Amino acid sequence: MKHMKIIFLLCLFFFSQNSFGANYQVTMNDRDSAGNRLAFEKEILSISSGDSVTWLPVDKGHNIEMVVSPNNLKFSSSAGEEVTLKFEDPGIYYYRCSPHKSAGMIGLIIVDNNYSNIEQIKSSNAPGRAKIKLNSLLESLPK
Ligand SMILES: [Cu+2]
Repeated sequence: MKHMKIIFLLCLFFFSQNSFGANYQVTMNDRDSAGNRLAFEKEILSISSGDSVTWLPVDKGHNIEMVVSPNNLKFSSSAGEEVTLKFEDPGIYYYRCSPHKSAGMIGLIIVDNNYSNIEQIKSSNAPGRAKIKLNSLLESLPK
């Protein structure tokens, strides 16, 4: 009986860890693989609800700060920190690197191909080159 309980707990642990969602990785770079300065790679990532994304600090001095999201997520990581977020709500998540936002270091996570909050993102705060980059990322989305 004691063993049954342990097996049950192990199953619970296994399923809670592994059964839902894939994990994707985005790198934070001084230069991405195409030579672009101060860029996330990939800048646009399409995932499904329940998936998670890990941002890897390939170069130091970058973070992620959520700007617009379907669930008004308030999140900001520390510079140089590896961070993982799980995405449950469909929609577009627009984030940036706080120190390099004016340089256009931004990214989009699209959950379940849901564009329902795209107008909110179009009209959101994007200083300097972020506005240019944001417009070009939104333009490049599959229609
Ligand atoms: Cu940065």
